[in-house]
Amino acid sequence: MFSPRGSNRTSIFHFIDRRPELAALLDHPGLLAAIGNLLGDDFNYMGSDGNYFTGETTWHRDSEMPGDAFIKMAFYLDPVAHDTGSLRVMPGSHLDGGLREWREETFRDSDNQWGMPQSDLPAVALESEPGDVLVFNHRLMHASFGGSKARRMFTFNLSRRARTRAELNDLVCYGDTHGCDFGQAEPYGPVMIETASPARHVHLEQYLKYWPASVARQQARKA
Ligand SMILES: O=C(O)CCC(=O)C(=O)O
Repeated sequence: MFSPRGSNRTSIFHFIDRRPELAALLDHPGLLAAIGNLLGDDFNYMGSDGNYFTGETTWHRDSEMPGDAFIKMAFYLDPVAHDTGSLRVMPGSHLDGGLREWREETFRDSDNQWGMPQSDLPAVALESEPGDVLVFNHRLMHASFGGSKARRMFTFNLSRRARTRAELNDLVCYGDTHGCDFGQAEPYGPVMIETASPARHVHLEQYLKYWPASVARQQARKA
């Protein structure tokens, strides 16, 4: 478990990988259809986290991976609305222009930049009820404000299967900065792999194959 710096959030990594029933979400026909429509049927599962929030989450991106190759799927386990901790997003902030102009550091300086706190910046609230599923591009600016002291949510990250050298490099970088950097020794928890059918294995094999390259990249970076 860990609490990321600057946020009131406790996270458990490999969250859906810990129980066969949760790992089976990767076999769910509805989820497979939704993800497949966005990333292709041979998408990669890139890990999961379970979160317990006790405050706000300021504006940020999950990664700056190119184009539409990386997405997050989020499941809020409590009803959440605009002022009670729903995800807020800034439409268009994931596009190349938005990425250049809307920097996280500018948002952190919101009072000086725009004369208002981060919580007052115009945004779209993705209000949700338990059972809803939110999907968004990793590059999309997102935040939440006004949540209760016990907000539960889990997510998983997904990517388009890498086919070019540049895409493989992105996959390896992601494993380094979002896997190894978060203290993960392996890309998946054992239950995820042990209970995987051949069909699920399609979504695990590429990240597994390139994980040693992510570890090597991190060692070289930190040497
Ligand atoms: O619900 C929240 O507070 C924000 C969640 C979030 O930023 C994330 O999962 O990336």
